Amino acid sequence: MIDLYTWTTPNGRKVSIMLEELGIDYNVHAIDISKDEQFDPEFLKIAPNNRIPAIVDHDTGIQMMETGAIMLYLAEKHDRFLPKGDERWPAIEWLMWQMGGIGPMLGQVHHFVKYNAGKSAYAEERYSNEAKRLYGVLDRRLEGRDFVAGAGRGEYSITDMSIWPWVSRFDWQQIDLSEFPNVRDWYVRIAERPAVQRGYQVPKYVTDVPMP
Ligand SMILES: N[C@@H](CCC(=O)N[C@@H](CS)C(=O)NCC(=O)O)C(=O)O
Repeated sequence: MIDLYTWTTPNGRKVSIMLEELGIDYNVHAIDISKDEQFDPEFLKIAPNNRIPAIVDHDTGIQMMETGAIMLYLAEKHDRFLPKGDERWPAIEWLMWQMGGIGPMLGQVHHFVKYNAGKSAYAEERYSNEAKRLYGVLDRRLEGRDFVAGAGRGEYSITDMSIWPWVSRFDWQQIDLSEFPNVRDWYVRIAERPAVQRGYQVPKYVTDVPMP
């Protein structure tokens, strides 16, 4: 059984979507980051970087922070949602693009554009431009594909599950998805999956899954 420590954020939802896609039982522990619960000493024993999400897998004794590692761990443990052979490394490549680009940059857009508009014109412009650049990169990657990684038109994988929750905040990022039609179609394709609908509501309901 897996214990998932999480909150209603893009990084948290990556892992709850994966667990729902795997269809395995797991316990959810809400770590309310608006109340600084990520600094609780008990949580820090699992996640020393004081960020959600984290997991404890009681089947293997492994505890883990950092969603890139968690998604790879779950994919390998269950032998699902990670393309094989020649397609494996491109899937990891685009997963790392999410970890190093989409996540940190869109996170800054949320800080400066949504929550602190007017405090720094420089930061708003820099991160908004970076967001548009990244959406453009994703749009070009999805040209002729249904999913980000995998052969042919692609196969649904942890790479999609990791990028998708960040794109689900397109509204916060003031991104018009009609400017990125491949991203919009991919976003809707994934949003319609029942496991994604369920995983989005972990650890609690905040809104319906946003639709463009
Ligand atoms: N690189 C980390 C990032 C995790 C992260 O930034 N989590 C945010 C929520 S999306 C958080 O816990 N923020 C709490 C804080 O800033 O103190 C991962 O992918 O797991």
